[in-house]
Amino acid sequence: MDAQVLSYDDEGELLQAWAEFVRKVDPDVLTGYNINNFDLYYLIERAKHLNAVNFHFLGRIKNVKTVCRSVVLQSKQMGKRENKSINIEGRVIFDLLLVLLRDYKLRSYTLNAVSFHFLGQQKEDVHHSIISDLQNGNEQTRRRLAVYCLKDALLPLRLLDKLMCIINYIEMARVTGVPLLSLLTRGQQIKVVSQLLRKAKHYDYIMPTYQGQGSDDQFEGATVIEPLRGYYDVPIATLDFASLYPSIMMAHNLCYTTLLKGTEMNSMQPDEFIKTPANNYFVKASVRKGILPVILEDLLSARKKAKNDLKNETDPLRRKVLDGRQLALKISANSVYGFTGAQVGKLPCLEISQSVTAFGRNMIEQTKNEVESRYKIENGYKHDAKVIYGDTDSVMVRFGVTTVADAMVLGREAAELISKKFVAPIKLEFEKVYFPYLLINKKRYAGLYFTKPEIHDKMDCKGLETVRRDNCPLVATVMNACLEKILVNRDPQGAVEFAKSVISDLLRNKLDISQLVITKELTKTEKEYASKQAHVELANKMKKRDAGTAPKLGDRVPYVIIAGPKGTPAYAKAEDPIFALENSVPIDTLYYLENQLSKPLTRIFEPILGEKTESVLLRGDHTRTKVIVTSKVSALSMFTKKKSTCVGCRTLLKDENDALCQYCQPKETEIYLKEISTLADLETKFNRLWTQCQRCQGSLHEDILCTSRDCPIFYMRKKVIIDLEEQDKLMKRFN
Ligand code: TTP
Ligand code: MN
Ligand code: MN
Repeated sequence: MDAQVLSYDDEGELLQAWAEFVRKVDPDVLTGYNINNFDLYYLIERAKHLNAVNFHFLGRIKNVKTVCRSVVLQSKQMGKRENKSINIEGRVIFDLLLVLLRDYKLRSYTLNAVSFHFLGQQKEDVHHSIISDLQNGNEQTRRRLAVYCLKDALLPLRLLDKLMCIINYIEMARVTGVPLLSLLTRGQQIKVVSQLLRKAKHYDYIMPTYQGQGSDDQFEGATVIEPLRGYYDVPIATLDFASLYPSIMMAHNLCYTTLLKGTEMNSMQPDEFIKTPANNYFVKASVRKGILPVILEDLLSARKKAKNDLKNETDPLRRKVLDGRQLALKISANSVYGFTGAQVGKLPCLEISQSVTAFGRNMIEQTKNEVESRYKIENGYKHDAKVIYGDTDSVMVRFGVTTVADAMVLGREAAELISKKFVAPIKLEFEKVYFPYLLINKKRYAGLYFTKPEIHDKMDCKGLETVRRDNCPLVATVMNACLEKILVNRDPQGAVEFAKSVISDLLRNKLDISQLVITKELTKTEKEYASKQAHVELANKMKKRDAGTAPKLGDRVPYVIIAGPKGTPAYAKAEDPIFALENSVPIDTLYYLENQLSKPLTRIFEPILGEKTESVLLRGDHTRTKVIVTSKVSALSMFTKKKSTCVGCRTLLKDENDALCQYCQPKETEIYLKEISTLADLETKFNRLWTQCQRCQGSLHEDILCTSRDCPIFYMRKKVIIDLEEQDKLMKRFN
């Protein structure tokens, strides 16, 4: 990496020079990872402390000082979070962490984990506790620290580039008129307000200030068609309305400015207004066009453009990003409807929102009826079609055909025919074919997703524990593997066998500990949590062991559940995975079966195995061979010294320094050679993991400092080191 090194004897001078550098470069955008709540805040406070007076003028307006305030932000999407508000006039602080928290659902948000996820690159994860040592060490350790920091600055740039964050946010800012920074820190409502104000100005309206009273009036939502649960080994076509709620508002001209109140419609011609299924009245566009429909046209045409770009893009990651853009525009369009229904919002209008959902409910009913009454044997088709499920604006149809291609032909035809029954721009689209399709329940299903007949696009899972972050990785791994066997290999029986083998491995303690690590963020102090929680209890326990390395507020706490006396609540059985490894503390494997694996697994196998699911999966022979670690033994074994056993036959030895009992003595050479080869295997494994970590940190000549607890390799490395030490001790007993 190229870098220019400037050094200063005085820290205050250093900071002032840095500020001068910022002014000279004069950037529009300042970016980095967590710079808003950490780096910039820290620099500002530090400069204040050191009295580095010139530091604080970072913006483009002369003599305006940059200061830092704490603000608490709350939105539906993000929940409550504390943020720093920092003014740097004329520049945008574009913090990549805030972007990722907003736009991507990830297991971990450390820069390390994120870089690995999107770039396939990592940096070593240097724990902040050793940074002072590196700085205070010598030239070499400082160089080490600098290289680490450089990478810290480079990775966010690469990510911004690859994920097209700036492009996407500027696009959103342009379409909605909301400044970049507000897009990062505020919710959905501000986008609608901003667009309303912009259009109101254009059409010469004034937007009323409304003091939200927050009434309890609820309006009826969308329809979910009762699912015909099961495993479908035939193609299922999905028809879905394009931008349903926005298109309803456009088709029927629903807006604040078109709503007729009281008896207003009595003085009007019948062809000048409509009555909605929720019994509200709106004038037609021929009389006066509403401004909400205009706003929606803008949003949807931007979405259409993004969807078109998506069609022409071949690079998989860029496709994902473009898909993200069209999705963001879709959500913005749908939040216009949400805005009219938000009782504590800036301008609720129940007449609009309840009319939208009422139209929607009628439309989904009508669609189901149209499909089932047209596609019938008596109308000349080969089969009777059946709508097996539907939600809000989609229907899943079994046309009875056996190939994806045939299902697509019928799906396209049906979408086109049924679209004609509705007012433009309402449009029913053929979306995809699922084949096979596993329908578990309302909002829970999985299927192989086809948009072209030749090959599936992806495996699609809704409402299943394939990505959920609050489980241990084992759950997602097993679920994904099972679904893959069910859907891709179309081998449900193979999936059952696989699930059973994992359960058996789990109970026999054969799984890698990294698969069992659960991680939760420590967001509150102990007193603020209403009930006892595993990660909080563990954080306390670790503080007592070593306050320096224990997790702090805001850290993610990784833990495993260890075996304990019967009746011990789970929160009291949380243990630091490293401590568990180093002290061979037994895992509570039953906890993992009962509290992590069993529910999600039972759910996906129920449509296949029916009533006997639980007995097959959770009570078969494969669950008999448990490694029983009774609590007493395990608790004691942590403190008493292990007695030596014979390496050959495991009988207790009189002299713990011996290797073999008298019966195994004659076979000494043979046994010794076997143990030597075990040692060699462990060494190979260790070397492989070590090189992997060196490659990840980008240098083959230095020690591994990385302690990333998001990385499975970290735990494997730890484990193999312990195994090596054990094996080494054992070898010594052979003299
Ligand atoms: P979808 O079919 O998911 O969305 P859509 O019809 O707007 O867009 P697409 O062209 O991709 O099908 O959902 C149907 C309706 O449900 C949508 O029009 C409005 C409502 N909805 C929301 O209110 N908020 C949301 O976040 C989503 C996804 C949907
Ligand atoms: Mn839709
Ligand atoms: Mn839909």
